[in-house]
Amino acid sequence: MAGKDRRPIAPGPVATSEAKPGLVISHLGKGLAVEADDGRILLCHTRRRLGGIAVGDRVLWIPCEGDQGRVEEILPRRSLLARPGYGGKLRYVAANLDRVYVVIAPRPEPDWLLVDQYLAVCQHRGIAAEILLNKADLPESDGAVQKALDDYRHIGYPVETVSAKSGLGLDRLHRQLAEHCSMLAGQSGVGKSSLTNALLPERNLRIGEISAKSGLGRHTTTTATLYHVPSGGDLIDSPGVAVFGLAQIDERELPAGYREFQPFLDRCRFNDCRHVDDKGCAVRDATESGSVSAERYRRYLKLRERLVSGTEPDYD
Ligand SMILES: Nc1nc2c(ncn2[C@@H]2O[C@H](COP(=O)(O)OP(=O)(O)O)[C@@H](O)[C@H]2O)c(=O)[nH]1
Ligand SMILES: [Mg+2]
Ligand SMILES: [Zn+2]
Repeated sequence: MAGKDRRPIAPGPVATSEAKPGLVISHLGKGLAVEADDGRILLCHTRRRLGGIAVGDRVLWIPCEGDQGRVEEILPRRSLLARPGYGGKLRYVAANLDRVYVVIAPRPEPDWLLVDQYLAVCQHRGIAAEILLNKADLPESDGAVQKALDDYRHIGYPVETVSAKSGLGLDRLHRQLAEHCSMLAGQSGVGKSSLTNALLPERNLRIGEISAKSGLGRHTTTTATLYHVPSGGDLIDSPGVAVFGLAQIDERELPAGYREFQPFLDRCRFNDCRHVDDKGCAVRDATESGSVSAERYRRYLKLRERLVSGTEPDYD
């Protein structure tokens, strides 16, 4: 092979350029923070042909000058979440996620449309989802929010109660995080940062370490960062609410993101049924007979409208 013929005979850079596995833990101003297998963090550049790289990506990298490296290959992903970026371009947010915790609280009042959007995207990307009701120490957490949550329990979503303040439910959460890669998502004010701090007592140390080792000055907390949970598992902390939007779904794919619609989808009279006001729509019939939650269906219509008109709100 031609490539083989060109190899230098003497041991030179090639001998040290064996690609090594690494894990992308954050985006930095000038490159990626990649954690090598020995725990070392280095600044890596990337090749344009590789396309977007997300936090959580497993990569192969080769050493370059200084303490830096270059990403040569992205290893196959289990999952990928993206968000709409500037100029309509997709921006990758997190790769290889196993589970998203959709965090809500009795205060601020839950934005159920946002909850449904997260759940639909997870369903679509094959990522497990669980609802975490935080601030269980507040008396309102036994009120109306519980009734609304019944819709989700009924269709098989796990709903767990926690309190970042009192520590309730955090042991269970720690156990569940082990050996998985997870992320917290939810509207502003529900307690994502408080939960993250409770789960990752050494988070600030880690941020300092990333800044120092990458030689780029302060690592900002405004970009997604992957942390190892001391008791096992990884947590991707992604600031901002629009961590994953509907960018990866179009209106024809949205119904499949509603898991309770699935038994009805191929019973509609027309196979291009939009499940809106179409004749013989089995999803609507199921809503009218009470098999599908009227609230969830109403929000489906709203989310669909957003997709069709391209008016996804800018949450950030
Ligand atoms: N009562 C109570 N307040 C909490 C709890 N978790 C967070 N908070 C408060 O809720 C507010 C928003 O929390 P924060 O973690 O910043 O939410 P984020 O916007 O989702 O990151 C802060 O004032 C927190 O002190 C909790 O479990 N119980
Ligand atoms: Mg926060
Ligand atoms: Zn239909």
